Amino acid sequence: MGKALDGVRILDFTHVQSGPTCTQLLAWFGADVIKVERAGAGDITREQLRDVPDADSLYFTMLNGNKRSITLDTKNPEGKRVLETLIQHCDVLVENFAPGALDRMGFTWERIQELNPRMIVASVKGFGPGPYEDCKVYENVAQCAGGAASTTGFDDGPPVVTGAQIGDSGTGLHLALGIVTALYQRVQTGRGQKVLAAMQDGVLNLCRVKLRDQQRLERTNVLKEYPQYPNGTFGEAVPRAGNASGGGQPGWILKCKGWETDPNAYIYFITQAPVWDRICNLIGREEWISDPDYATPNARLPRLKEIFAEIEHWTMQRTKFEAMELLNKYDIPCGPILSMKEIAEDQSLRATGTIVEVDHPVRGKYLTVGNPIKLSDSPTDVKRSPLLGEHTDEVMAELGYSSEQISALRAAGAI
Ligand code: CAO
Repeated sequence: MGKALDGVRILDFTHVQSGPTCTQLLAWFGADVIKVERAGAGDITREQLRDVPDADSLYFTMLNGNKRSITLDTKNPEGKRVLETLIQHCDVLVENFAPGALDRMGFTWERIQELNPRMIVASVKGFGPGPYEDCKVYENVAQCAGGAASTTGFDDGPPVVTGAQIGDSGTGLHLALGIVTALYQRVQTGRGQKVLAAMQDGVLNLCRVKLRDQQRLERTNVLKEYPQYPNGTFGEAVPRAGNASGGGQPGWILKCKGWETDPNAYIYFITQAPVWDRICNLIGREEWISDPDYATPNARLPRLKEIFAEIEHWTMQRTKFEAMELLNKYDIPCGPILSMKEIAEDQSLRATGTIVEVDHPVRGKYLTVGNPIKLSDSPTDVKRSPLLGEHTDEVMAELGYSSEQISALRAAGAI
């Protein structure tokens, strides 16, 4: 069966996490992704956080599957000519260099358009145009500047960054959508265009509910579903809301059986209004169904702490999985706090290809994530990441270089 992006060629100038997330996604959908790296070194993550001596790290291997790798020194004059050929050969150039690096290499938007007017140039940058546009940015900088850190954590603690890589992988996802959209528009216009996904913008897009709450706070001076209500105080900015749900249905993380020794023996419990009577029946507080202090969502808002404490008496008698099973029987929304160990061992995630084991010639078998987006006509076959320069000769031959020319370029340090 063909793949959705068969025939799309990506010149992948990405490194570290944000850009590689994007190009790996395009590769999973069938694009031919040619990763360009410096000879001898390659993407810095190949050697970062290594767990197997001399083998590409999991950091690298989990972000670069299904790609081909070529080495190219784009500052070498001969290398620059190879890059020009690659630009003419490909549909999309994806990069996440520090601001200005592509221009400094001599490949401005104007120059790229001269070489290939159909080329889409897609970039991740830390910030969009403005005071910080020249800054280098990593994940947590974006989480801090995009509103995630100031709104994550508990009220009495400092700002907290989340484990989910919303700045890097999140922005990579945004960029991939921008690229596919630009490819779609190119069908009509015949022209390429620039695609920019700024990490601050991507994080803010994912934090939009907090911008919603900022405006609600300014209008009403209170956020009744936040744990600060009714006894705490609100300032000018949206406070950290602990484990409050962020939506219209109150939720909290509650202890389950074994919490004293297992740091993940917890469940997320949502007191969804349509199933309030079932919650009351289940925890043995049938009187709350008709008591005017508890019967309606608004009446419950000032009592959420007490309500969750009561529900916790019930969850603490059960493991998170027992609680999950019982609650689901009554359609009460909840979720077990799963450790990475539990997720890694979850057979249903293996069955759907969300977690995949692949074999690597140097490091052996490793687990990686599969494509989280499933297309019925374009199934993903997850393949291992390439070794540094594994496909240089193959790609150069496709570009029309003879083996003598390839040897000469190698001798000149261009590839
Ligand atoms: N041949 C020759 N030179 C190459 C090359 C190649 N194949 N590939 C890269 N280079 C050069 C670049 O041209 C650049 O040179 P100049 O500084 O002379 O212009 C140099 O390598 C370093 O690139 P860089 O500045 O992007 O890399 P860095 O390690 O200093 O910074 C990072 C890394 C991530 C902070 C920066 O790239 C950045 O801010 N990127 C945009 C935001 C982003 O994606 N951040 C998320 C990263 S994931 O956490």
